Amino acid sequence: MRGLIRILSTMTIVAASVAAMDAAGATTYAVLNIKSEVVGAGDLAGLTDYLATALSEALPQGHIYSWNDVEKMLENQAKQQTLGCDDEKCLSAIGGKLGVDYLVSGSLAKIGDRSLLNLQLIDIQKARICSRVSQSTTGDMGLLVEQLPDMVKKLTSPQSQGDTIILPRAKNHPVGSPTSQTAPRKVAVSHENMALIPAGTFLMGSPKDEGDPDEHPRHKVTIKSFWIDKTEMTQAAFTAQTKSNPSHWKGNNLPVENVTWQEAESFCESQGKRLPTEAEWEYAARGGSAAKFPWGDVAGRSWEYAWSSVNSGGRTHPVAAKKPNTFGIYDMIGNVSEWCSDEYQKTWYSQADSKKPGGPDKGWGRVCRGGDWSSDRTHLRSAIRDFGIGDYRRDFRGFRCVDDADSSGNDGH
Ligand SMILES: [Ca+2]
Repeated sequence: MRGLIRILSTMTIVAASVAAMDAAGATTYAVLNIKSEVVGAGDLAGLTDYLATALSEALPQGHIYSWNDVEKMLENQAKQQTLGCDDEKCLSAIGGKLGVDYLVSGSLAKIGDRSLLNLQLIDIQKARICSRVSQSTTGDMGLLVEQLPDMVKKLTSPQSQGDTIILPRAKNHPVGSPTSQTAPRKVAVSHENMALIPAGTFLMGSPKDEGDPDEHPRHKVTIKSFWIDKTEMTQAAFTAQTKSNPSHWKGNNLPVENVTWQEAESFCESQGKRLPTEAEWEYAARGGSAAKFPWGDVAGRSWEYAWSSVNSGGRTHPVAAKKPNTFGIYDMIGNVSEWCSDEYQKTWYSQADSKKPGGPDKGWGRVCRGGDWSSDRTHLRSAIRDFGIGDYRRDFRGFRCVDDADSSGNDGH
């Protein structure tokens, strides 16, 4: 995961258990103490405990760290930090220290004779609040406690603010053998608006002193020649084929977003193509460059090539409005992040086979690459890795398709 995850030196035992759960693929949640200036510490501690219990019941496949666990995991300084912490960035930093996927935090206020409990779910990887629920009740704490299970269900439900948290993961396909290889191919596969990427060997990941833990070790990967869409899949193209448009921001030439991994893969299959492997994606994005960014090592040049938090205005933009990379493909970095075929596993690079690029059989979710309109500049690096649960719809995630060059008999070599 991203750089925020730094296991504290005092967390040896916890780190070991988190790593064990990574292997098992469980999503991890940490509960922070509910804050309030109007309720006593004892009542708040009780309410926080009930919150952890309600989460455990709502998320039987997740792993929940109660506030008691969290207190043991954090150093004193970090614990103090949580007291003054209420924005996404600060809370995400706490989550990063804990090494969890999500944080649940809450606050309790009194308005007249009513109590108002607010809960929020923070996606640590995205440094973002992905769901909020509020509930007001009259009377005592007991009534609030009774409300907690329903509140937690709403907080973690797929319908919650358009975000999906607890849907089962997408069915696994054998990774490295994309499904289109076994799916019936169309007679004619069009390579219009696709760029032919030459075969080659490159260094995947980041050098030792750079990047996040999951980008190491940097390793050689050999890629066969393939075709890749020059642009992110547009809404015009997606809608023409599927007669539907799930995108949050509508526009023919905007990238389609809010698509699940399955929808993206099915779309590519319908054209006789497939989603890129993670290795193919990085190889194509780098455009032959070993530098941090496709355009070199200067983050500031992102302005010329990418829509990110510094210039997007908080939304998607028409595809191909920025400069292409040296392979002639647009928006590999920024605008919408892009689904890849591989499963994501944090430690995969230490096992990856250079001659058989492809992800593990089972991971945390599907790899997504390239950052998006909300990404800061450090998240625009070619090597940075991200993932999403296959069923999630996000307004910052889209895709593009690839096709094997040798399958068409026209690989340009
Ligand atoms: Ca992109």
